[in-house]
Amino acid sequence: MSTKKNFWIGLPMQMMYGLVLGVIVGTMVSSEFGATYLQPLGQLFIRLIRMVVVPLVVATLIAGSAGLGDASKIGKIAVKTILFFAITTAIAVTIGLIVANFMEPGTGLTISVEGLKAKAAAAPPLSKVLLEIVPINPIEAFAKGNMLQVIFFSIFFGFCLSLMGDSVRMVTDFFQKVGDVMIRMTNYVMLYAPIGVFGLIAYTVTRHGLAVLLPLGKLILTAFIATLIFVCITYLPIIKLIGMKISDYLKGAFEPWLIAFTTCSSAAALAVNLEASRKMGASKAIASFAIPLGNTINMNGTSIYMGVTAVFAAEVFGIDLTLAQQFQIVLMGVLAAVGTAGVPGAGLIMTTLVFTEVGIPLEAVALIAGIDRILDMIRTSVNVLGDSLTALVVSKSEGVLGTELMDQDTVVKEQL
Ligand code: DAS
Repeated sequence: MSTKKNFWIGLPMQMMYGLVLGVIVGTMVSSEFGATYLQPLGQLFIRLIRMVVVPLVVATLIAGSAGLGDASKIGKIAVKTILFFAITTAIAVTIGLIVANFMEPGTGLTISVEGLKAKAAAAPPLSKVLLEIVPINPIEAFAKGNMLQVIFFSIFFGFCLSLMGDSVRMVTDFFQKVGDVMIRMTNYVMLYAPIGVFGLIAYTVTRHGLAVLLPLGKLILTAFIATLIFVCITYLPIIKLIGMKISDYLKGAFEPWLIAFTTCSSAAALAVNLEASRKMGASKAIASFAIPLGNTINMNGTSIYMGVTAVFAAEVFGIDLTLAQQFQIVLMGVLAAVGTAGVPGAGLIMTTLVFTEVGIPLEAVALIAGIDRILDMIRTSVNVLGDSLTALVVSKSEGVLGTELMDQDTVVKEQL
């Protein structure tokens, strides 16, 4: 079968057909119908794809860390990865602020917020956040899907495997094989993706429709433009810098992007994002480290959203933000984004951290909640793209970009 024909009937395009059909059907049916018949189709997809996340991350992270070799290499990769996360996140919040100040999404908006109460998310002290990365009970961390604790334990375990070498070769091989099986399982789950995407987007359209978007349309437009500017001045030059064609990156990142866009969950896109970044040339060890970690702490889209919504909310309540307050928004926006979980709507809850920091009434959160799903689609997309880009950049910096042949699971995917 020619590759061109294969493209139009391949899985990525099937998912796109599901998306388009979902929007059409979503505008034609009632929200009750959506809740009864369409939402379960989408929820099944999210459950299936989240089912594979923890075992996949544990196996690939342990095998990946064991394969990295000496401690200095693990340390170097960790520093590069976290540094790249921090820089792109800070740029993201700043761009969100600048664009929002320029576009003034909140001016002239007179939407009443009385009766809409939102409570502030407790801002955990940094020391507590760092301490809680160490799991008291790794099995409990796995069971609860506490990804930072899962990552910490898996890297530590893999590091010990690498130090013990051949005496534990059987254990290393075991996790290697479990990782391969989990990727095979993800491939089979993805066969359901077109239907899952259809259900998710159709339900979203029946629930949100177009009417609710209009009054807050300028906020959506501001978030979209800020995101577009961020991608164009950050991601695209970096893709060129590491010697990749932008079209190749966009093609390679299409599936994880579409899952992020339709599920609004980075966690749901993790497994596919891990495989996509490896297919684009990221080394298995670096991808196994950067993607799960990035999934948890690298949220560039959410960072932009923090800047945009803070300015929007301040304008709606007639609050003039000083430069110092805007700087506070950058700092708190980065922390709030790092603390945001990879699940739908997590960022909305975290905006209360930023709003509280600069004295913006929390009622603004309730105001944004009505259209947050649309904003979440935009920000989750960028969160997921940022993770695969990090794996590619760190692989390039280590001189291993594109050096690892795609292993068996990729061949299987082509044959599915
Ligand atoms: N939906 C979150 C994610 O999955 C992001 C957010 O809510 O800000 O990345």
